[in-house]
Amino acid sequence: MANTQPKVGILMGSDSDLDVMREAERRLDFFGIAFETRIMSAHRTPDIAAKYSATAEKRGLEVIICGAGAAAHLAGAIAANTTLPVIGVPIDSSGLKGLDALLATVQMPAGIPVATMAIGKAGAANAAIFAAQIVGRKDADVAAKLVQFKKEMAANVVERDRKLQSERNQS
Ligand code: RP5
Repeated sequence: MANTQPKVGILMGSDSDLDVMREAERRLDFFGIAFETRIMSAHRTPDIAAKYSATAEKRGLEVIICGAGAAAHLAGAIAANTTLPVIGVPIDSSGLKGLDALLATVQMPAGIPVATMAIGKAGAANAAIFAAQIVGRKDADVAAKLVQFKKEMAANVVERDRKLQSERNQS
């Protein structure tokens, strides 16, 4: 959402993560939540990552989503410098298919929590929905969209079941 104060920061370690993290952008668009997307790395640009997280709250952000693959330290490094909620998305970009990133993201030491989602696109989608659930505590429009979202998801499953039953009953 252009020209609007971002409430969510979407960070990723490399532009090679963009295909997965677009899923988070798409979901935040659906909920009408303004976001900014940045590429920065805990390892390759540690100073930029530290400055971003240290200034995030003052700049109006409410949640930060971090996607990273391999030895994925971005979410933890961001969480080290802010009290904002940080959501981690392990990316399946390495030979270990994201298991390395999952363990690196989820196994934070006590004191520095990172809310870790599933590996890949499902995780990126859930990161955005989880961010909406946080933003929705103070934003009634987002809260209403979350209720609607769950109703539509349930209706979609019921419809798929109805189709399956009708196909099976015909054969
Ligand atoms: C991580 O290393 C990034 O998050 C990415 O998933 C992975 C590979 O990065 P590139 O070598 O493709 O830039 O830091």
